[in-house]
Amino acid sequence: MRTADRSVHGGKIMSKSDVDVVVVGAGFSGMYLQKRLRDAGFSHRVLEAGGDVGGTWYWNRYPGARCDISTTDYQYTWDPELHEQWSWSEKHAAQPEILRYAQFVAKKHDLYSGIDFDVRVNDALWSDDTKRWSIHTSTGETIVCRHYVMATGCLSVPKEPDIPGADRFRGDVYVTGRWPHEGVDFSGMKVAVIGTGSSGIQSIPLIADQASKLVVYQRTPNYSIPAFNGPPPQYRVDRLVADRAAYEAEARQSASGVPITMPTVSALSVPRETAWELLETAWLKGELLETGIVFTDVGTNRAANDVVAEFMREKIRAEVQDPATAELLSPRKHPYGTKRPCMDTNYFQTFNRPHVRLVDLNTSPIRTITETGIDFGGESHDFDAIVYATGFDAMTGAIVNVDITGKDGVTLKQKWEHGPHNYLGLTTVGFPNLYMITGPGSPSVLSNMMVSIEQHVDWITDTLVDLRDKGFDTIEATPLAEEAWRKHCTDCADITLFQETDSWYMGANVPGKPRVLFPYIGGVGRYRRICDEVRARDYLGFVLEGAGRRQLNDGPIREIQPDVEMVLDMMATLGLPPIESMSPADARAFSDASSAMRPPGPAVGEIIDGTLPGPGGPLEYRLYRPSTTGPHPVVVYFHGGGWVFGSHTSDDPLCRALCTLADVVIVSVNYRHAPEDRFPAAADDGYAALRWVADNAAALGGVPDRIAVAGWSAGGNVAAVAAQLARDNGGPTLRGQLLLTPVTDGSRQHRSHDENADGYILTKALMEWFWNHYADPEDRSDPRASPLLAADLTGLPPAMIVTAQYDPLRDEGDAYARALESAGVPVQHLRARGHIHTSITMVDALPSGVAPRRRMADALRGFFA
Ligand code: N01
Repeated sequence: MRTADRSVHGGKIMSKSDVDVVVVGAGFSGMYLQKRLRDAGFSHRVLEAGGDVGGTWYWNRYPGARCDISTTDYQYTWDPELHEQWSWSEKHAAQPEILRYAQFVAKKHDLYSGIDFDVRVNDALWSDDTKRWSIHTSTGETIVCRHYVMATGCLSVPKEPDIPGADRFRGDVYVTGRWPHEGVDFSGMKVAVIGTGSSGIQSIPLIADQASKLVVYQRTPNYSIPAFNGPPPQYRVDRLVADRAAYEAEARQSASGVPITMPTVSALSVPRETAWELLETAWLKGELLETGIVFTDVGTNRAANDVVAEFMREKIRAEVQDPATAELLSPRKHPYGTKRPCMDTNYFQTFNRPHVRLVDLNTSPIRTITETGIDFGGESHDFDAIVYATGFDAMTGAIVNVDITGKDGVTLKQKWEHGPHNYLGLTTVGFPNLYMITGPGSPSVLSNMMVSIEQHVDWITDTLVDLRDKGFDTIEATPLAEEAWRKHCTDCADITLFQETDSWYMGANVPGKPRVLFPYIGGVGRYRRICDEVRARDYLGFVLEGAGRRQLNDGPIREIQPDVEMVLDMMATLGLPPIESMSPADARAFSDASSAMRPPGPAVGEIIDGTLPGPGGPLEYRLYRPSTTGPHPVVVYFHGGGWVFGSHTSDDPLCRALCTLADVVIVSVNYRHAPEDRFPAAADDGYAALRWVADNAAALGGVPDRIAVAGWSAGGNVAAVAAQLARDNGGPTLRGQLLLTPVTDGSRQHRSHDENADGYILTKALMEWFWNHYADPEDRSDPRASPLLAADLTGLPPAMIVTAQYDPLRDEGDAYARALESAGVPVQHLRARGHIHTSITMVDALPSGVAPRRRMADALRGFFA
């Protein structure tokens, strides 16, 4: 289909070879973008390699190809009329119906007239002189454009068959992602299928219906949920009918682009029968996302994930008659969800059919493909046809397949050699005015693509309108913003199990691809809010240029750890009263109630509660002993709580974690609290407890000369003071001091007190409330209240100091680390990026705290080494 050489846009005559925007791809992204660009008055060209619209649904015509997101959700929302004019026949629409839908939309909105079909882009070159892209196509045309959008899809470049002898086979060869349009009749044929991802799992039952013999070659078994296909789910239809706008808004703010009830319970906190009941209910819904979100921790905790994985394996054993085949089909190595789970119709049952055989390539590898068949595991089988369901060069394949050269002659392939570095998954430094739709670094394949596509198209079009309105010609991400985005994506990935698995999400299916989590795992809603914030903050992280003007608004968009942000968001919705508005008694009750709700932390060998003599009376303590053979080094630990609340048991999960990770005895001490016992009661108790533990170390199962102190927050203050008092009062000799976000200076303001004054749980106002209860202003310069102010810091034990980026106390902790270092004390200083005052103590609740806690435990081990 050809279009005229010149067209009229907003009264301006445009040459077809010099346009505002070139879009590559006429799938659902390119189609909607075309509509938006036309409505906004941008001249544009849409170039499509295929012969029709539909993208992935144009190419993937293999038998059984269906969408695994319900049709209630996998459809455009931008044209409300479509909901009246189009109705879906099934919950999981088949490829022909989805393609018809794309064609229907294209006709309705006259999109065909603006698309050049059967045209590939060979290369694209940026000119810094003209500030334009030159696009060269397979038809020999050169198109110059200001903006260039890759709407090329994430799973559009099939992986080359990488099996020895693949080119020798003389029978029929099919690739699921490039299926013949006329279809294939396998009746009476001997067929091999290689690959058991979604494409294999969907096509195998239907190929088995026709073939006289089917051998399935499996390298990795996959989790698959029955689709229970039928009419669209009534409960979703009802919600759409009741309030479509609310439903769509919820989808846009959701984790995966589909309204879904998020879990509140850990898989490890319920008995097996309850877990099975909950999973069964989700399973019966036949919706891809449901089974993975029954529990809060399936994506982050391997033991929790195993609960779901075992449920899935039990389902396979129930369907497959031969136990050995059932076991081969049961995934054991990768956690559930770290490869895309599949949806099937009769997949596992297909292996009960007498003419179907499963070959495990791990025990029977393919030696070679021959002219007539496949040699594997000492056998040789002839086939009439081989079907490759071996997947795609996902997410970046289609983008770097086009030779894209940006500034300074650097190609995108070169830039992405070590990973697809980008900003927001939309743009990349060095390639001005280049945009990707659902590219790496965006939720993309981890979401309902329709929601993600619409969000990207809207963001790009709105940005182009802004640039035009403000007279800017170019937009380019800054290196700082791009690097911060990479870190944020990594922070999100690091708290999940994805990196344990060799998947196409990790680029691991294509030799030579960098191993990173390609999609953004932080969630659709969070991602949308970030993209919106970038625009609202006047293109934070971008440089905009044009008409002699330059706007540079540099900075990172998100530095806080993603799980910490989730906790803060959740707490914000609770509307809790500020602690500083409470009486000490109420604050203590509140603190106790909060502690009761948290995960318990790891099991330790033994816990003993006791008392020790203190200057004002007996002090309670709790001793944590590892399960390993003692005696162990001993750490005297002081809890947090601003000297006002908390106890020897209030940091229980953290004490357990340090005990097991560092293999030490922890003695957690309950020092006296303010306002009943003000300064210096806590300091006196801390030192007295330290002396007593040192004197009784052997009786406690510890090694007498291997003693250290540790503490968090006000407890970090008590620990630091105890270390100073031990130095000044004849012992004990300490091996180290571990101070987690400690209070070190109550005498004056530090910058972080204001910078992080509010919004990060410990507030500036609460810290003042603590100080007011604990010490009079004139006492706060006493080194027993403010250890940073000690006249002499020499001779103190080696220190590990952990400070958190979003903590009002950050700068005083940093200052103490620097001061100790200046005094010649060996210091390890961990600046916990993206953390808040409390987050590292939240054991088993915040996965991002795992790494800092390991570092703390390593430091303890190091003290005693
Ligand atoms: O590809 P895959 P796919 N020798 O990469 C195996 C979407 N999609 O086309 O896992 C032997 O998942 C490979 O083995 P291993 C969906 O997002 C959606 O099936 O690498 N085997 C694997 O078993 C999906 O995830 C829908 O060890 C080889 C298989 O081939 C994505 O597309 C439908 C091999 C490839 O699985 C990709 O799915 C279809 C070799 N040399 C697809 N190389 C729906 O919406 C690879 N394999 C329903």
